[in-house]
Amino acid sequence: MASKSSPAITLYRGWNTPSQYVWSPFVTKVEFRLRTSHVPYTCGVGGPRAGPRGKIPYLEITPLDAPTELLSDSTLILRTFTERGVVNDVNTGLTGVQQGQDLAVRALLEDRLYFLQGRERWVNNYYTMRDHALWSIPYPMRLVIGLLAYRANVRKLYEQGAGRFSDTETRALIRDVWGGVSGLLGESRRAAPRDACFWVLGGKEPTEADATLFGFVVSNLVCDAAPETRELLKGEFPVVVEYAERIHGRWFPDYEIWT
Ligand SMILES: N[C@@H](CCC(=O)N[C@@H](CS)C(=O)NCC(=O)O)C(=O)O
Repeated sequence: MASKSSPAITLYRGWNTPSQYVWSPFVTKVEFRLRTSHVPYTCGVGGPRAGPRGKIPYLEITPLDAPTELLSDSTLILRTFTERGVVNDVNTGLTGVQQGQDLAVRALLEDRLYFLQGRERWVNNYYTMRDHALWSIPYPMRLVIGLLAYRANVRKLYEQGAGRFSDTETRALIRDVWGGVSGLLGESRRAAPRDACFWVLGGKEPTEADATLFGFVVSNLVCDAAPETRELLKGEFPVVVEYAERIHGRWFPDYEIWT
């Protein structure tokens, strides 16, 4: 728990919606770690272009007696905070095998699913995505910047490889990811006390992978540019939604829940 002399932390989330989850899984990942470690923070609006790496999330630390510090990239923010003892070192008690599994879940979501789901957002639901992602840019400029963002995203997905699959192939690959995650969560829920949170590696406490997983589940449940994934989760993988609902009830009761 932060003391009176703890530095103020502002998490820049990209949107001016302080009581709502945002569409970025990486932002919610950081919020999850801050909240589950009881670290107070305030939400800032600043978008990607204002951040040190051109992406959200980024975070400002303002100590009472030292210059303000900016941190960016969700993994590096959390690594720094873990090293400084700001957030709990949740992975320290894991076995070598569990640490490998934890890293594998994070990589599956951050380095594979993120690109596969980019097509649903930036190509199949382009107008919804453009108007939400570029909310701060007025028309008619948004039309131009939107087209540039569209092209940049299509190019990025093509270079990464996800952009070379058809819609049908992409859909099947996304279903594989959520199917795998659902298998892990189903096992964990069976062993958990009734109505308690359950965690992706099946332990009694969340690990780093839960921060990422919660971020990705919530991001898909609240994102109007991801209607297909939202229906997939609700229809075929209800344990994934239940996982997020229980975490929401315990750690994010002040945020609007998805419908
Ligand atoms: N590796 C970064 C990824 C962050 C990221 O990709 N953020 C996206 C939103 S989900 C973003 O800011 N995109 C804007 C852009 O690339 O211009 C992290 O973990 O923080």
